[in-house]
Amino acid sequence: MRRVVCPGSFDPVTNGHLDIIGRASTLYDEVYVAIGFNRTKRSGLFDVDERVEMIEEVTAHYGNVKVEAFEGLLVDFCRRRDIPAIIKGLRAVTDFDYELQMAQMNYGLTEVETLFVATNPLYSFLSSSLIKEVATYGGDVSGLVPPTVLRRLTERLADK
Ligand code: COD
Repeated sequence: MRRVVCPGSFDPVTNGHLDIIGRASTLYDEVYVAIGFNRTKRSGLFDVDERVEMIEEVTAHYGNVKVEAFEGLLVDFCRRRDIPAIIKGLRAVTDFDYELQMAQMNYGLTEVETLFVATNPLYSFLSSSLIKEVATYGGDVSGLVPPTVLRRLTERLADK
């Protein structure tokens, strides 16, 4: 069984994340979407259970994607699940410096490999933080996040 993990904060999941998850699901038998969180630092627009729910809803059709939250090091999550590789999307050279550092650190820790997938140019400008900022000020982000995420985002921002 070939397994890979697609890690992130996913606050919230965007069409850019989904593009990488979908492509990973065609390359691997099992894809774990791992949501990193820290219970002592309550940060983010959505709590971790909401993020799990949203990603489960929008990846259910793949059939080989599992969604889990994790605390601590990603390499420990990989070890517990016997996952030998991490898959990441690269949007631009600006992503590369930090992603390279993480890939080298993770390999140094446990020899877990990191694979980089070039982002679909349709989504290369997309990040969760930009989505939240634009939506906060009433900008149209439909087409950049799945409809269920758009609905929750609109509701959450209306509550604030
Ligand atoms: N197109 C394609 N891919 C995208 C896009 C897009 N528009 N946006 C994001 N992505 C991909 C990138 O590969 C990105 O790495 C990933 O999705 C997740 O993105 P975010 O923004 O949701 O998540 P990050 O970058 O905040 O996640 C950071 C991690 C949680 C992966 C990282 O902090 C981590 O591994 N934490 C665990 C603690 C740990 O092990 N630390 C040591 C690291 S060496």
